[in-house]
Amino acid sequence: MEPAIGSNPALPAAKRPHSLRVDSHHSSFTDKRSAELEHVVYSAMRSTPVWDLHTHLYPSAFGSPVPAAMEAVDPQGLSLWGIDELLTYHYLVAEVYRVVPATRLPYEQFWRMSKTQQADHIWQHLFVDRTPLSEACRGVLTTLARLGLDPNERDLESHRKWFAAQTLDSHIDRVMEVSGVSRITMTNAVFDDNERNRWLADPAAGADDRFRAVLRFDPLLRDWQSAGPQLREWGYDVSEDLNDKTIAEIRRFLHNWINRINAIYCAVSLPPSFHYGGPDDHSAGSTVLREAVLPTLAELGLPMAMMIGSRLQVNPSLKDAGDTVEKSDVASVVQICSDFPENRFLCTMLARENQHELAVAARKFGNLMVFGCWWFLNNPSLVEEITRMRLELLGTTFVPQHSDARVLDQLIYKWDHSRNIIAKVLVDKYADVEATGRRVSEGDIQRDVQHLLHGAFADFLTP
Ligand code: FIX
Ligand code: ZN
Repeated sequence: MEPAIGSNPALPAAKRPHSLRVDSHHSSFTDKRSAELEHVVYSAMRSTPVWDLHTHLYPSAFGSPVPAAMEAVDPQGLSLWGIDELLTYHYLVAEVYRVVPATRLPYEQFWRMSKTQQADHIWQHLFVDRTPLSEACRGVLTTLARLGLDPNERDLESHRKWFAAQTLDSHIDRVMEVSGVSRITMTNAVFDDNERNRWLADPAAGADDRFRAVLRFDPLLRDWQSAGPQLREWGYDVSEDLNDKTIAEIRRFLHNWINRINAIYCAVSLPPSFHYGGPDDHSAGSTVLREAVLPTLAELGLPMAMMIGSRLQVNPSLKDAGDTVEKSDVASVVQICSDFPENRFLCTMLARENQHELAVAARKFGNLMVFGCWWFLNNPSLVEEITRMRLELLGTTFVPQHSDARVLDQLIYKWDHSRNIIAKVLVDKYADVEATGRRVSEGDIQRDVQHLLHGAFADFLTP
């Protein structure tokens, strides 16, 4: 029998969150009722499919470099899955360099190792020689266990054998079933040569009903100086100065690619220094945003996602693991939502310190949808804090989480862990409502859970 998601309803009262314990002002609340609530909330959370609005996953048509034995097949394949990809996730690369410093294993030596050797190194130092306590380590164990493999197994080869016996397309189905993900939203970075060339070579590459595409174009707003020459190379008649002709060409570029990949929204990741100063802000990034991107998206009825707060490559030797977080400017998000009422904005910010201000901004602008506990915030203690605060400020009018999975199998632990925490917070919030005497029905709970995991995003996509 598959283990139930979340905690056991038979938990003794003392172990339940304080608000469920019978105390003076909640006398009406019985252990029986709180156990019922927990059971209904956790079952609803387990059985409700989620639309994952941001991942770095791809259908099999984008190729994949696993299993280890066939490493040379498509080294640049984008669809990552399997145990070696799970172990060489950049979160774990950062963590292994905490225990085996570069003075003992120079970065260039690590990157010259094969993926199998890198995975062996990380497994040995983080999972064998130490207790895998971190969230990223625990995630690998949750994934193995939910796939029916033994998390106590120390011999990596036995796990490798199991994954080598799987085929990608059936494994995508299995992982989506086990994680309860009904739809996977990609991040399609058009300025990435490997990705762009695959779309140009096979426009149907993304035609997999399990996946949805998103046009991602960070350089267009982060670094027009490098993006402009690239657009010119691709046949767009743009110039450094953002004159009308150039703006029209950028719009043509966006139309072409949005149609080519059938994007459901567009997205950018922006640095902590990102600032939008309003109509008189003539910086290149703000001008491209105001004159080209947002008018195009308003015309096409597509939302814009802003992922703000990653300072890239503070330690380039760690490659994808080399980025960090810094506080960002919520006032710019407020300015954009206010200046562009005809546009809809999905927004997630990386710094813990920005979460309250961002949630309050969403109370001011209906065209702003706050989503996810991104990257360094995707840790149980922070997911709980942020989700609790957002429920208290926004009710269910936000998207509590996205997986940001880079490896297919990660969907399993990212959603297992997040569903657990969201359910825990919801039980507390329902108990608080019932403490007023207002009864919460099973239908209420199922409706709310469906909205948080699927409906809020689906509705926001609809113009
Ligand atoms: O910009 C992004 O989409 C980030 O999520 C990634 O760049 C980041 O490396 C990541 O994997 C976070 O979880
Ligand atoms: Zn991401």
